[in-house]
Amino acid sequence: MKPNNKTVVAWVEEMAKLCKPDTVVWCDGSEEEKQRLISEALRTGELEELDQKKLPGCYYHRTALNDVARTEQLTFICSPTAEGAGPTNNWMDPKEAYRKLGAIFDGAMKGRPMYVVPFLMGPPGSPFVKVGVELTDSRYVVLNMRIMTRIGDVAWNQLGDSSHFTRGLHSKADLDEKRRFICHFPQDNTIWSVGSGYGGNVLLGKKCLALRIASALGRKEGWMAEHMLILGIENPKGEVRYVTGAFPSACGKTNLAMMIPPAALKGYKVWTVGDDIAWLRIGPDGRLWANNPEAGFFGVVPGTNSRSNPNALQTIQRDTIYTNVAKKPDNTVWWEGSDDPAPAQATDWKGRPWTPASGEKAAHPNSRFTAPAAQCPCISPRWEDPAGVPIDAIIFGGRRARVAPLVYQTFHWQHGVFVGASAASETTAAQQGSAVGVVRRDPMAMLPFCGYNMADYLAFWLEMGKRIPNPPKIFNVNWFRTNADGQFIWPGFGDNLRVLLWILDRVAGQGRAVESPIGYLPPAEALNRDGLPLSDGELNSLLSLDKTEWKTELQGVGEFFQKFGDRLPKALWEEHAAAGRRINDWKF
Ligand code: OXD
Ligand code: MN
Repeated sequence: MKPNNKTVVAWVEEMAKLCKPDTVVWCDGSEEEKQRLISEALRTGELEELDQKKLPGCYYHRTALNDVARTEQLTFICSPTAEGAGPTNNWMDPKEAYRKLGAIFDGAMKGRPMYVVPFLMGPPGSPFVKVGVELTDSRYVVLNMRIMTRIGDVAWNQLGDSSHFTRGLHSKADLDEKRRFICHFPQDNTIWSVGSGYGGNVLLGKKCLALRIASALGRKEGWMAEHMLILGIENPKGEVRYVTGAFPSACGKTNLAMMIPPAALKGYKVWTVGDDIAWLRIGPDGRLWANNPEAGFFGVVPGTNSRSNPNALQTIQRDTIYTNVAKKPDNTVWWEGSDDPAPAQATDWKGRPWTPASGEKAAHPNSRFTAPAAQCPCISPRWEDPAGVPIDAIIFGGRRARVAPLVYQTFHWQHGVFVGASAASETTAAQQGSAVGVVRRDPMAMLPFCGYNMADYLAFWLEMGKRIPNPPKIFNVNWFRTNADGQFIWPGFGDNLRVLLWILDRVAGQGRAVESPIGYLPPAEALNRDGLPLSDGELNSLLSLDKTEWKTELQGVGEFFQKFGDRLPKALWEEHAAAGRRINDWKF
């Protein structure tokens, strides 16, 4: 329904004048609207119907072949000055960006309707909540947005006659990579995305609003927008404690957020609050509280199976949109790393006949599911709590074959910020345009998602540490250390709970630890090893440090920090120097 809000109406008219759609459709988020959009999308080929008995409410979508992942090289922060965006973001002058993209948007929606999608990030009425409006010519986007966010009148009601909403404009245009741009204008609370149909580029509530725009807004307003999962760990006494974790893309955040405890750890339960994004605020009790602004999961499908993530598997059995997986002849879906063996025949993500002998992957490595969070069997009863959940620990991590031990606790907040700022991971298929397997520094897993100069972002982290009377403790984990044969040493998945339990013990002032130059490490006996198929030697190697590797690591961190020049907070250089001294003095 068209709202009474004059700012919204005027802006929609202006954008419609530019994009020249055939009609303007005001979305209300109703079930009838969903059914109508699905029928239309089936007619246009935007969606294909999957077997409605086996996968009720599930549909299939294939993107263009050149449009299968976030395009970081085409993503820009258009702050008034280049320094505002900083050395780790692409920057475009805002005037130039509006002109350049405006020319592409001009008439881009001819022959298509323009949908007006009002959406909420966060539960209605919560102090965390923000309103966005996305204008798009893609039914796939509307159908995904209604899973990933709360759309419709609930958003207009929250907005009232305020002009504080994020203005999102999206058009597929002609899907030409040369005319594809994802531009953010933090000073105007605006996002323009053109030439793509891939989720991470076009579901504007997600990375664009909830991270890039929100990180800039949060800095002004005194809260944090982070690329973090949020989970609750319930102990056998029924007490639940919450942690957040920042891991670069494709480090298994969704799996960790939905993990099932190993059989030997009886009476424990893990509750999912969010799998990708956390908004964090200081609560009235002086602790840090977290909320998941999203309402659904946009997860990587390949590798999802009953060992890696049984809860996700159950979540995606109904009302799910599958993008770029393989289709089986019985009109169900398949992917590499699924429980089922490869089908003798399938249609691959490119729409071509496929057999196991094809020599290519049937599902794109970055193929995705979009599914409502409420369908997840382990969704936390508090996931929509307007107050959020109180956070005891923040965990940083990355995919490192060597160097980083299984887990360590940082000495204090400032040291924790240094460790988060030094985080690194090996790149994966989630980033289009970068080679797979290269180590890249990724502070707080925010490298591609920070809406302003990352040096200022790190300064803001340090400042928040001073402002939070009772801050969470900060830890670092690495599930991905490998042995001489290149195999993972740590079993991962549900066994990661053993590490989380040590973390919670430490937060509670229990949990034994030994001091090392990089932080507090658990002695092997401090981890719960009941039923753990791991030898003493393996565990020791997971917890060991190598002096030469750590010297090289610190050198790499120093080189990365230098990118920021004088703008990098001095406190981080101090932490860097102190870590260097401790490593030099350490006899290991
Ligand atoms: C994601 C990502 O899609 O981080 O969540 O790339
Ligand atoms: Mn992510």
